[in-house]
Amino acid sequence: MKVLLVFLFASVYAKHELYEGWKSFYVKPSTDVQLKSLRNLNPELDLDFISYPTVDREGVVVVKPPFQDDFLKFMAEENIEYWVHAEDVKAQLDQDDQLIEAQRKATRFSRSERVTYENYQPLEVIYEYMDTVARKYSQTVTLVTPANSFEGRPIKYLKISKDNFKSGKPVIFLDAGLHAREWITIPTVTYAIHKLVENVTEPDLLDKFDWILFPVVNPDGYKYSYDVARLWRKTRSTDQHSLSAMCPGVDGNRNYDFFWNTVGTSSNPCSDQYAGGRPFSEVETRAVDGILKEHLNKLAMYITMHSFGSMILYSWGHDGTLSEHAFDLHTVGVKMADVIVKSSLSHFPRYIVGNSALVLNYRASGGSEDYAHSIGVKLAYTFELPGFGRGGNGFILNPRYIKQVSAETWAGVVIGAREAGKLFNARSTQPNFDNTRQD
Ligand code: 0X9
Ligand code: ZN
Repeated sequence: MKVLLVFLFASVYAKHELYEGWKSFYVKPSTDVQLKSLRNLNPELDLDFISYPTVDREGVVVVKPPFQDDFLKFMAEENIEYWVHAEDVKAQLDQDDQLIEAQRKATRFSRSERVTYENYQPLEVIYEYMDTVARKYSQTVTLVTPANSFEGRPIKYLKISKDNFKSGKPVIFLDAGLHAREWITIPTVTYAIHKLVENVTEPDLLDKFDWILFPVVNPDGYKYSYDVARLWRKTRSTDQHSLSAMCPGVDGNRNYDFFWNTVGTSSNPCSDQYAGGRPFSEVETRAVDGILKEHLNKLAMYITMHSFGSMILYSWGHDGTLSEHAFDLHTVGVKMADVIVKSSLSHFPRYIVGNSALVLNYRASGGSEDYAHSIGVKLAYTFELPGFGRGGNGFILNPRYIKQVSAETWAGVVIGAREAGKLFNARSTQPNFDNTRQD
């Protein structure tokens, strides 16, 4: 028994060896020029932005050992403000684990629900929760498994509807967990499930809408991040590329068929922004595409959850131009942000709403909200959920804020859905309404 305990302890704390010697920094550019030069440094020094800085708002960047001297030299030369986030990334990840473990112990016996919002849940628990909800509320909830992931896990989402999507109500689609390490995104979607069927306080949402809730788009990646490499971002697939076996995985948010692999992407499988061998090379992104296409004529709003940044972002992300629906995108986005900020904590960063390329100051093609928008989903958003700052010093949002972020994000979704419903109904009464792609 003692040996087993020692082994378990060792395996938990040996887990982050990969990150030995890595460091992370808060970076806070104060001008557009500084921000741009920092962004341009990325490919050269293989920087990993865990959260993106904007002008006068700090982000967090992870720097690998061989590039640390050059990075610090650059920061000094460019006079960009920075300070240490984690002197030792491995030690910080170990501490994050301890935080999660302590929280798990403290809450183990305090709740009867399977999924609580006091901690990050393993994939198995999330899947079991989805199964249970589908069984228990079989009148309204349908579990769909459109395919298996690259590593053979079921890809699962829930359809929630009072009449099994028969009367053709407008559809709201939320997804999360495309980027494996963005753990906080997942509970925001399971919380939406909870609020639609288990703890209903806004009954109009199911009277007036049908819902698709897809909490873990990239189950292989999430499992890998949870069990092996915390900062994993991509899927876990391999392809024909000669480097692929050594460097598996595709950045799901560069893999959609929208100006695929043209900007802010890489053709190198070892990059975290690898776009894949072709558009929709990933079964996981194809699953999202299948949903978008199946419900296209009824899709009133699509939100894909990412982290971190406290931002609501919209098209076009590949070039920073505005779409013809920019006014509605911005207006509904601001209404959502407004209610989120009002439901939030005073020390959380305030939300920023805008075109993704302009807000983030980088262009990236092949993103899911751009793709959805390009095929006709008028209201398509990326949420970058809150994290860091005083929310915690680690790589996870402190688990004590999971409930808060889930609840405030839900408050935003509620308002967004109602606004989307109004726009959708007004639009579908117009004779020439067409919800399909116009190139
Ligand atoms: O770069 C991304 O994929 C997203 N940020 S994240 O930190 N979660 O990786 C932002 C995507 C913005 N949208 C598009 N570029 N289309
Ligand atoms: Zn992301």
